Amino acid sequence: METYVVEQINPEVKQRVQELRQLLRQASYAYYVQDAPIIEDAVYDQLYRELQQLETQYPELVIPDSPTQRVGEKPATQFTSVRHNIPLYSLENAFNIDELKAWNQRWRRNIETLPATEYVCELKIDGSALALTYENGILTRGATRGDGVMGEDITQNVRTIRSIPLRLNVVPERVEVRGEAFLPLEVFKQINLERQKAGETSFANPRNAAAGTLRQLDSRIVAERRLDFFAYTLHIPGRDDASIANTQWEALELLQKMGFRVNPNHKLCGSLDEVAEYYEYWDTQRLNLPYMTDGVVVKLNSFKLQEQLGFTQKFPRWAIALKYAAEEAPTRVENIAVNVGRTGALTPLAEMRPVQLAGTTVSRATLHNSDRIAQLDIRIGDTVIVRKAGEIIPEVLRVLPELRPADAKPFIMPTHCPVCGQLVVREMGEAVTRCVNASCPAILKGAIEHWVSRDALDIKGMGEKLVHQLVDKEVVHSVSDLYDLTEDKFCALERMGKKSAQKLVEAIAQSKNKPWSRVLYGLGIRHVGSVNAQLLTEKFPTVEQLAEASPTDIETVYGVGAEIAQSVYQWFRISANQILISHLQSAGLQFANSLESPAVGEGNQKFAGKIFVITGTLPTLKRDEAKALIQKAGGKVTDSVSKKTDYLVVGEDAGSKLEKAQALGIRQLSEAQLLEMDVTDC
Ligand code: 0OW
Repeated sequence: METYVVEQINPEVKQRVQELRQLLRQASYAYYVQDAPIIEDAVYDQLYRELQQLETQYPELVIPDSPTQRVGEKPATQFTSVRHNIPLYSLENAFNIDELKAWNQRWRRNIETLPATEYVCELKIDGSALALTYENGILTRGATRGDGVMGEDITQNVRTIRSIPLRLNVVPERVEVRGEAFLPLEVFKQINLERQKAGETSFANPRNAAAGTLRQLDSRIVAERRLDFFAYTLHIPGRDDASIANTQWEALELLQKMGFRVNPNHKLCGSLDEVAEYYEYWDTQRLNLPYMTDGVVVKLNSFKLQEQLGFTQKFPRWAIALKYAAEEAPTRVENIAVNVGRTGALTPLAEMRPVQLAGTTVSRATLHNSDRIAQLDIRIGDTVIVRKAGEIIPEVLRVLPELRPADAKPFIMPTHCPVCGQLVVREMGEAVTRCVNASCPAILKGAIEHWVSRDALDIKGMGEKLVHQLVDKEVVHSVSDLYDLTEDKFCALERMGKKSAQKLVEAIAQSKNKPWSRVLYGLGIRHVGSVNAQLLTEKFPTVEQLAEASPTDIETVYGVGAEIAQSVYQWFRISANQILISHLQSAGLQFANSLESPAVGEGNQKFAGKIFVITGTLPTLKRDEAKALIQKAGGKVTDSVSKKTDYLVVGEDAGSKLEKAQALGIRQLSEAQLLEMDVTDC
C-alpha cells in the first residue's frame, strides 16, 4: 500500500479535504436526517464540487465514506447472498385492541414477577426492512431482510440513501442497525408516472416500489429514486442488548446520536390504554404523513424483560404489530376480461362484484399477466381478497379457495388478439403476451393517443372519444393519416361542429413545427420516454442517423441501456415503421434537429447541473421550446420553485412562482437573457 504517496501531498490540501468532508457530512445530516438544512443548496453543491475536484486531482485521498462516494458508477451484475449475524425477526400481528390485550396476557404468563410495564409505540413504516453493518464507524454492508437469516448484499444501493450515514458520529467497534427503507408517497407517484409513460407496469404500492428499487442493479437509478430510512434497532454482536442500552427508548435515542433518522412519532406508554389511545390517534393522523404506514409496532421497553421473554420460532414475544384495518375486502370475480394496451400488451382484468374499499367503489383490478394469474390460481367465480390502500390502484391479494364454486372457470390467455383477431405473441422469458399487428385498432388507438399527447406532438382537442371514432369508423389507419384529415372529414364525425373541425385541422398543422425529439417520442418506441428521446436526438440529429445506428452506438447515449438500444434498433427494421416514417416525412413532420436549436455538441453544456423553472408566457419561445433549449444545454427544468432552483425564467403574467423565487433570492431571467446567457453567467 503506497502510504508514501499520501505523505507527499501538500498538508493544506489534506486539511481542506478533511474540512470539506466534515462540512458536507454535517450539511447532509442536517438536511436528510434532521430535516433542518444549515446551508444553501448552492453552497452545498459548490463545496461538493470542490471536494470532487480535489479527490480527482489526488485520487489516493479518496476514502469509502467520503460524501462523494455515495453513488457507484457501474451497475452490479447480481447480488450475493449474505448471512445476518443476528436474525431479523418479523412481527406477530394483532388487528384490534382485544388481540393486543390477548398478547399482553400471553407474554405475562411467561414472567413470574409482574413488573410495572412500559411500552414503546412506533409507527409501523410500510417499506422494506434493511440490515446495516458498521465497522469502526464505517458502513461496510447493507442487506435486505430476505428470510430473516439470509439476505442479499445491496450495499451499493444502500449507500445512495442520503439519510443513512456512511460514517457514524459514535464509533462502536462493530454495530448492526436495522430499520425500514421506504419511498415517500410523492416519489412513489412520480416513479409510477414515469413508468406509465415508458409503457411499463406501475408499482401497486410504495412497499413494492421500495423493495423493487432496492433490488435495482444500477445504483444510479436507486439514487434518483430518493429512498429514505428510519432506524429502529441496534445490536452489537457478542454483547447483550441490555449492555448497550437499558431500554428500546434509550436505543432510539442512541441511534439518533449515532446519526440515524428515527421516526419522530414514537411514544413511551405506561399502560395499554395509552397504547390504544396512540393507535386510535394515528389511525387518521397517519394519512397526513408523507409516507405509508400500516400499523403501530408495540414493544416492551425494558431490554431485560425482552431478554427474559426471548423469541418464538418466528417472532419476538416482547413486540407485536398492531395493524390498521388495511383496506381489504372479499368480493367475487364475475369475469376476467382482456384489455389490449397501446404497446399491444394483453392485460387480464378481474371484473368483480362492486365493493366499497378505502372510500371508493372498486369493481375492476388488473391481474398484470399470465404469470400473476397462475401465481394466484384465480378463476372466474372465485372469491378473492382485494386491497386498496389510499389512492393506490386496487390489487387482488389472494383467492379464498375454500369458497371456490364447482363451476369456477380457469382463465386461458387468448391465442388471438380480442380486438383484431391476429395471433398474439409471448416472447420466451417474457411474462407479457402481446398483439404485434401494428394496425390493430387497439394499438392504433393507443398509438394515436400517444402521438397527440402533451409531451409528444401536443395536438389539442384530440380526446380519447374522437380518436376512437376516427379508428372505429376507419377514417384513420395510421398516425400519418391524421395529416390527411380535412375539415369535411372531421365534420362527417359525430358531435363535430365546423369551428372545432377548423381548430383541429389547424392544431394538426401546427404539430409539424414540433422538434424532432418530440416526433421520436411520439412514435411510441418501447422504453423510449420523453427524456430518452431528447438525449437520442442530441446524439443522432437526423432520423437517418438514428435508423442506421447500431445498438452499440445507441447505447453510448447517457441513460440508454442495452434493452432500450435493442428496442430502438429493432423498431427501425420493421417495414411498417419505415413506411410510417416516410409518410410522416412527406406530411412535413420534423425528422431532424432544426437550425435554431442545433444538436448540442460536446462541451456546449453551459447549463450543466443547473435547475430552471419557467413561469408565465414567454415572448417568442413556447414553454416546451424553452425547456428543450435548456435541456439541450445540460440544464434541468422542474415545475416548482425550491431552494434547489438556480434560475427562474420569467414571462408575461408570472404567478406565485415569481414571488417564491424573490423570497428565496433566486436569480430571474427574461427570455432574452436566457438566450444570451453564457457559461460565465452561470
Ligand atoms: N416497519 C417498522 C418496524 C419497526 C423489529 C425488532 C424486532 C422485530 C421487529 O416500522 N418500527 N420496528 C420493528 O422492530 N420492525 C419493524 O418492521 C418489521 C421488520 C420486518 C418486518 C416488519 O416490517
